[in-house]
Amino acid sequence: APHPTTLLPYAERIKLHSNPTARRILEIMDRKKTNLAVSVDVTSAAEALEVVKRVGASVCMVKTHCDIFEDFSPAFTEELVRLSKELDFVIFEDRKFADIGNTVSLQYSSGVHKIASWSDLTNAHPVPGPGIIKGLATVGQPLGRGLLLLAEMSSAGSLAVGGYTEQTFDMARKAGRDFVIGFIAQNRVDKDASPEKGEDWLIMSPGVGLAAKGDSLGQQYRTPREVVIEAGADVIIVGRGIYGVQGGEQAVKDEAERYRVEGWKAYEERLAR
Ligand code: BMP
Repeated sequence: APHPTTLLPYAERIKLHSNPTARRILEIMDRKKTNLAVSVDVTSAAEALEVVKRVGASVCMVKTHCDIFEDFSPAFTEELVRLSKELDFVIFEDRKFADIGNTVSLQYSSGVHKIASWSDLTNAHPVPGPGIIKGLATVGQPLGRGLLLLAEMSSAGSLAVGGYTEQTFDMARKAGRDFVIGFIAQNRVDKDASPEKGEDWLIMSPGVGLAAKGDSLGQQYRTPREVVIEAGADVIIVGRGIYGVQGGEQAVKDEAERYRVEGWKAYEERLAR
């Protein structure tokens, strides 16, 4: 039987969340009819902003790796935040924190990147234990930010499987949903969460592509239909499949729109089961 959460429209899940970022994501998804997140993994800030302008209308979220940019600057994040308001999307810095609570709180708030000051959403590996959530929450929660835990990965041979994945869900549940709002995962890892009891988690899946099956470094792709209907994920995350498409700026815009339509059709189909 399908997971009960997957039978609920995004709009009906807004009220099941208290975290402002979770609510905003679901509101945007409903308003713009999109469950697409674009991962902008290019090395120049100017190029990243160009991609964001092309895809912005089609997405609920833009995902970054801020340590990839050769020319990272506060002006870049200021412009990204401005675009996130103008084009109505959430910013997700895919930082994958993985250290003790005290260290991650500093990595999140400080340094060159000051991630918490501009990124609505970030993520963490549960491997250090629940202190990582506490450390990040001291910084992010007062700002209304959200956190995802990495419960599974898309890459071949990932160790985040089985008991690790189950314990990740248990850790999130124990932490509560004030700050942790969901998971990076390949499946509906929130197994016995019941929306009828008010418990709702966002599942976001990378490793999505319509053309390629994978890359030479272990990445594995599934189609939006496989991810949204079969696996029951809420958000599809696409990188090279969109920003890497040949044919220039218009082609990138068109490809984002193609993925948006595919993802949304799959969502409508899953609701109709
Ligand atoms: P692409 O679609 O180009 O393969 O990019 C996928 C993006 O999602 C990358 O930014 C990668 O870091 C991220 N990602 C992933 O591919 N698999 C995971 O399990 C978790 C990720 O964050």
